[in-house]
Amino acid sequence: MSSNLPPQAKVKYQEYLDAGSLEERIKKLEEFLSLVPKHKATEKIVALNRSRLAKLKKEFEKKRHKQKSTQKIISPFSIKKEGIQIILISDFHIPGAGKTSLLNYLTGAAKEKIGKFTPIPEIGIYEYNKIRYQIVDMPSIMEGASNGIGNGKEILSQLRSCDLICVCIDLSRNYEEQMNLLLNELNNANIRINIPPPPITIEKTGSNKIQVLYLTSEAKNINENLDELTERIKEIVHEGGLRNAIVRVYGRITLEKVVDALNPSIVYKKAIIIGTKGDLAHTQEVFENLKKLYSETFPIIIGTSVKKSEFPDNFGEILLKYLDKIRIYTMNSGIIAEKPLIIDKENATVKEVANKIHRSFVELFDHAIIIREADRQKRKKVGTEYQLKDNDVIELHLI
Ligand SMILES: Nc1nc2c(ncn2[C@@H]2O[C@H](COP(=O)(O)OP(=O)(O)O)[C@@H](O)[C@H]2O)c(=O)[nH]1
Ligand SMILES: [Mg+2]
Repeated sequence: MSSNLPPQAKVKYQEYLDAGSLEERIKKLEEFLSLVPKHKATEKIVALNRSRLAKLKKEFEKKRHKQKSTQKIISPFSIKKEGIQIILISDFHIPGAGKTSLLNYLTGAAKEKIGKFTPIPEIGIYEYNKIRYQIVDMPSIMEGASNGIGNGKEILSQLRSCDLICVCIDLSRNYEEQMNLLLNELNNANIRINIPPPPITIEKTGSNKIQVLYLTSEAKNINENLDELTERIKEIVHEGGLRNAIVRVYGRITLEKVVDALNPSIVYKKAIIIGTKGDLAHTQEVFENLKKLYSETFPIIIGTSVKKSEFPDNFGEILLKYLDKIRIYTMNSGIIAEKPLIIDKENATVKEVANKIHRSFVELFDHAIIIREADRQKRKKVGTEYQLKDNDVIELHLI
């Protein structure tokens, strides 16, 4: 054990080594980590033990899962996705942050539930220019939710599959307390917010120990001291339970990211902040401070008041852009469909649209006609790989 550690941490570490049950070991290791000051000299110890902790938790979840699978119940928390799913969350407080009020403002649903405790999710559809957003008003997240407090496991697990998390912050209360609690619970539940997945893959192999490859010039140039980094990565991967593996690095990484990459239960989600109750005293100033503090992690922070009907008219547009999605209108015999198809901008090709309409359309495809109002040449004949843009009209011609 390193001499850089405070004595209480060393004591905790010994307790961890002595602990009998899996639960006890997890608890002691968590306590140990919370006692280690975070700086350069302790970075290695922290990363190693976080990796250890993740492995122990995985074992624990497996054990729990085995016990649970014998008693299957349908959870009222499990929500069937419809359209683009947006989940509203807030901390637990009386009065609430205003989630149900927002749900009602956007969708008309759950009016009678405003100001009341809502123990299970409330759902409504917010339609914006024929784009359907499913708005889910989740029960509040309590401190310790990630450990199961207040149905926390059920609530947090729903967030893993949504399209966007909407963090509702009551501007008439201390915003930092609310943000810290929520971000902490999300992080503990292995939900990472507004960051891309780490540029690293770890592939289990049959032999050859652990190899680390830096595959882009970026990975080679920006990561400091490659030999040292390679050794640390090997230790972490080994500690995570792999004896033989190929680690591929594509960009800048930290040891923390290596630990994340080893953990398959981590998901990466987009989130925005909605400040609520902007009509109450001093909330304007609070909102400005909230923006200052979080705008680096949250590109979209909106101040609102449902009491004064202050809410962006183009909310649906803001969401679509932020989620990197575009709308495509199909045309059949010269008639343009009212409802757009929503697809990811990243792979918005003609083929993707054809596939969405019917799988056989790709095989039967001959050509497509694209109508793009913004272009000088409005009408174009194109093939399957053609890149589409927001608001394109497409007519598929089959063989
Ligand atoms: N002044 C003001 N009060 C609000 C606003 N939005 C919600 N509230 C009130 O805050 C309380 C909690 O609202 P609710 O939507 O039930 O919060 P939830 O617990 O997060 O679902 C209720 O009394 C609402 O009337 C707002 O924009 N302005
Ligand atoms: Mg509510």
